[in-house]
Amino acid sequence: MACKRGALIVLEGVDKAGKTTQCNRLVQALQQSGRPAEMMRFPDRTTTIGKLISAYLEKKSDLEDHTVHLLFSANRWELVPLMKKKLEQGITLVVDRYAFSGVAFTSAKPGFCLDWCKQPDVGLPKPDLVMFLQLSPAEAALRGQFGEERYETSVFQRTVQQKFEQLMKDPSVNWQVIDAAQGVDEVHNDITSHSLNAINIAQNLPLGELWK
Ligand code: FDM
Ligand code: MG
Repeated sequence: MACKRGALIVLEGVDKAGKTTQCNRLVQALQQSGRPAEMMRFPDRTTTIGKLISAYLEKKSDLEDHTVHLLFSANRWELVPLMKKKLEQGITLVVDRYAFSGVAFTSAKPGFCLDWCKQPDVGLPKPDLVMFLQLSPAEAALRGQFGEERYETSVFQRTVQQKFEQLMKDPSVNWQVIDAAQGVDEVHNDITSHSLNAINIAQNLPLGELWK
């Protein structure tokens, strides 16, 4: 019998919500309970495309807005063969940002609509679970200053938050909103229970296609 596939689990949220910390904690917890799991993050800044994106985010280069949107999408597509291989091997992938960040950040810029922004990512492996780490702008501000990278301003992040809220209305995606204002352990417990549930369901289902 073929081995059961892993689940594709995505964490999304605005800056300072704790995505990276929680992705690491989740992978560790899954591995400790004997479930194969690996972390991925987008953008993956290690590839050739990822390096172009990284220079843009660090403001070392400028790129036209449509162009950078398509590069973020291409950076996901270039990793799809690897993602599918790992999922088929029974490895659960815990992903720090995915196409939802892609759409929320670009559509927060003037002149971009949600629909145009979604198109390049249509057909990507569909996450079995997308957890949105919800944190109000006021609570985010209490967690300290924003960094120096592009998009790291409270005005822009507020618009991004609104775009995520629009995306979360889509019932074709398994969204779960997590209260990221709780303590790190409470957030971790919520995330783990949703993830175990998704892993159990996913193992008997084929991988879907996003927004298709
Ligand atoms: N971002 C991330 C995008 O604009 N589009 C995307 O498709 C993705 C995946 O890049 F500001 C933005 C979101 C964030 C930045 O920062 C990446 P981190 O700290 O590496 O997650
Ligand atoms: Mg960041």
